[in-house]
Amino acid sequence: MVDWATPATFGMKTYKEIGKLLAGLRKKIFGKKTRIAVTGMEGVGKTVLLHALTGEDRKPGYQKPTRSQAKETRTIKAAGRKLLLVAVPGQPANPRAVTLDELFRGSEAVDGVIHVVSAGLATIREPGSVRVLIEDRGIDMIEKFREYQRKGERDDMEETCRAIRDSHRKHHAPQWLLVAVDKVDLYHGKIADEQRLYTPETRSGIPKLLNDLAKHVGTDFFRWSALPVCGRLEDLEWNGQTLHSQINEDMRQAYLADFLTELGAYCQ
Ligand SMILES: Nc1nc2c(ncn2[C@@H]2O[C@H](COP(=O)(O)OP(=O)(O)OP(=O)(O)O)[C@@H](O)[C@H]2O)c(=O)[nH]1
Ligand SMILES: [Mg+2]
Repeated sequence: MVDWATPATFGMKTYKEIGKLLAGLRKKIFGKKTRIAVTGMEGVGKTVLLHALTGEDRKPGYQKPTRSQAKETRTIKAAGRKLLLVAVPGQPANPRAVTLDELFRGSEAVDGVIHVVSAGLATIREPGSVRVLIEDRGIDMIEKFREYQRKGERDDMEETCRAIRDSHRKHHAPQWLLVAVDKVDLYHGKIADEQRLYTPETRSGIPKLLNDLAKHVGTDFFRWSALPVCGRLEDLEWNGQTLHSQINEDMRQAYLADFLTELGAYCQ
């Protein structure tokens, strides 16, 4: 039976400790979840990354996802906080437009954004699209494929930047963006080159878009950084050429842990 006269924690803890306990409980019960949009173009690895962050990819019988047709929502914990991640489908169709509007032009702003890119290694799933690119547009080598996909990633980043500007006009949020440079298992051998492409001092490509955005909304109200990550170990094949996965499972887990740590720091 609960003793009404003497609270259970009384005498067990100091006044200061009880204060802390209360603050923690209040946060637990009433604390608002941090809402995070997960953006990025088709095939960069958003859904797989969500599955890796929640650990559902380690359940028996797990199958990798097909193209997302609707928004996907997951809750994870980082730095003791609950984070609600909402992934926007990459396919340029109605569900993508609706989800972008909901997250960036709706009544409730997101707190932050994880923008996923994959160093020009976004998967194209439809055999018809693969054929057109190889046969009609001459994108027959992996290097040409990466160049083509990098341009797509840049255009997609521009769209996310526009959405963030719209959101800032209304809410002064989101105040941070973490670029997840996904599929590090496929570019690990040339990681220094990739890192250079995403450093804030780089005056072109994605850093330029993000620095311009920060200037526009005010550098006090917007921070960004980029980190490599890996949702899944898998070779990539293009027109008979194979790019091999170059890291092991321990390394993949370590990349995920670093990513979660950075995410947690943004959410403090
Ligand atoms: N090598 C490697 N492949 C990955 C990684 N993450 C995802 N992939 C591959 O990329 C494909 C696309 O990943 P998804 O997570 O479905 O991509 P998405 O961004 O959700 O794509 P949409 O749902 O179309 O917007 C997967 O089927 C995997 O084959 C990774 O870290 N490394
Ligand atoms: Mg998806």
